[in-house]
Amino acid sequence: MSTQNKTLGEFIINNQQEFKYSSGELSRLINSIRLAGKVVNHEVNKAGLVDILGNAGDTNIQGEDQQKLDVYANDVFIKTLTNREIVCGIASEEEDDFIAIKGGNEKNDNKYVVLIDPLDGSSNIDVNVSVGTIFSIYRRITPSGTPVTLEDFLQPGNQQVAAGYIVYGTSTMIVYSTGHGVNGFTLNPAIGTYYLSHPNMRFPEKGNIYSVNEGNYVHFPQGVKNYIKYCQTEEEDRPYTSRYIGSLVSDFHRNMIKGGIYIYPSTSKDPSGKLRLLYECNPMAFIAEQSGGKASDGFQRILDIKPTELHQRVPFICGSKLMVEKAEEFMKKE
Ligand code: P6P
Repeated sequence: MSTQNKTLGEFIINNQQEFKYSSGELSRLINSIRLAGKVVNHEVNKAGLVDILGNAGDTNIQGEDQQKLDVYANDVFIKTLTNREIVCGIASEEEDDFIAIKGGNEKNDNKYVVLIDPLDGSSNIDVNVSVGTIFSIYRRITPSGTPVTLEDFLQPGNQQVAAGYIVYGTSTMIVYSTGHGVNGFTLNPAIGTYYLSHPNMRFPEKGNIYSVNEGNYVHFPQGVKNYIKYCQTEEEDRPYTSRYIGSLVSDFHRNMIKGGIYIYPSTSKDPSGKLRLLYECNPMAFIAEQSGGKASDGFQRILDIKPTELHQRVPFICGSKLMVEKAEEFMKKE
């Protein structure tokens, strides 16, 4: 079957053997994410039409106003993942603590933990800008049969067995990796099927797009300021183009297709930056590296950082390999 007609379901089955642990569990896990993505996509696409906009009145652990779609997306992913009986625990940006899940047989013998940002970029919902879901999958490391613990969630990103994102944009796509490259699937909403539209995605080694919120410039470390000025200097292939959507999944996705770099650095206001290590930076770094890109905090590989807290934040520089290396050069000089 030619790749362009291959559905996500067929792709998973054909690549089953790649997932070294799987006895079909990856399929069921990715299928549950696929299903939840379709359900959330349906609501996101009609958000402007029903009273689902505006704040849900609560705030999440980040102290951010929870948008109703955030809450909705969180519920959909948690319910869908729980029903598939493959997952023993879920951590979410929208949940203060992790959720332990017992298998239907009341034992704790499900093998995987999932960490999600159910609707990243939610501040863009009310203004009709693309948002996304980010997910990260690990095998539990505590003994099967015992309740899942925080240790199962605080694994370094280099232990991820799969990760990816769903971007609810002009079209809805799921982009994921199980450690054998990155593939993108586009949803045909008319029939609710994802088709392999971007086989073997590669992050261009070089690009001319830089994505950063320059409104925070005065608060940036000197190395980041110097790199931004480098991007803006008329020399060689520069100045680069500045593109910043304010939605990590969308900025990342565009940069992976066209080449570019995304930077959310530490600032004097937020010394650890804004993005969360476990369910934003690690999965995006996994996808970046699996497609030939790079991701660091300016000094070390994101995937090698040993997490200490569920919602910890890290500075994040991610994208085309040569661009990230140049940014790291400026960071290290300072
Ligand atoms: P700022 C969205 O809240 C998010 O986590 C990312 O998706 C996005 O890139 C970033 O924060 C935007 O943050 O401070 O530039 O508005």
